[in-house]
Amino acid sequence: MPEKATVFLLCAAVLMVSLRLGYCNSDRHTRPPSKREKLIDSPAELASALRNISSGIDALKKNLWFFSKWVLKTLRKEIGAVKSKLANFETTNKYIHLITHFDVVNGSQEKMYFVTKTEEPFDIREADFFCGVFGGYLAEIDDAEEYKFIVNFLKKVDGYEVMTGGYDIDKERHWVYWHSGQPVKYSHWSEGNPNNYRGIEDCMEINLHRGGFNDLDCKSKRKFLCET
Ligand SMILES: [Ca+2]
Ligand SMILES: [Ca+2]
Repeated sequence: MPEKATVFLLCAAVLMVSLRLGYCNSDRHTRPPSKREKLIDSPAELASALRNISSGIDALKKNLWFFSKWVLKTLRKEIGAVKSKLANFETTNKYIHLITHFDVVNGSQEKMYFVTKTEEPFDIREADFFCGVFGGYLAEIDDAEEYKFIVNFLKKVDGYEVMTGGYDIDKERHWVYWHSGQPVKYSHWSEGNPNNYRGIEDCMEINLHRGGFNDLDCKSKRKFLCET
């Protein structure tokens, strides 16, 4: 016991001397390090922080990749929808000016006929679409009575050369109506027609100058007749 007390006292004395002489700088270990010192003096911590940042960046990259893919997919979908709407709008808009420029007459059996006022390069598909906007279709002349009624109407509205829905595009001399697909049963061909002149006359007009139906190039500039 006395020996232990002696050793303790000796150690205490050595510690005190050491502190006085500055061998043990306890202040250095107890004072909180500045941030600068901490970064400089903690390479392990710094490495750990860098690893965290690195994995954070990787995660961000991954999320951005998914996000950008999602954004692109959504944008493409939206652009597709807008393009589709624009195409429909352009098709409709092409004939918008005609809406206020056609003549209308009420026919028998609650039918209505209307003819465009300006001559445009004909397109049978678009023309039928235009008629459809007003609940109709390219004219299909079923009998002599209907033809007579239409001729009287056309004479009143300066419709002397007017396209109908008749065509023989699919099979020469096999005349059918575009909208219904039904064959042209009633015909009132003008003299010498249909003659398929130059081999390109596949659409049917009512030509009052010629006195009846005439086949002509489907791209000809003509007014066209709709019925409902
Ligand atoms: Ca023809
Ligand atoms: Ca002809």
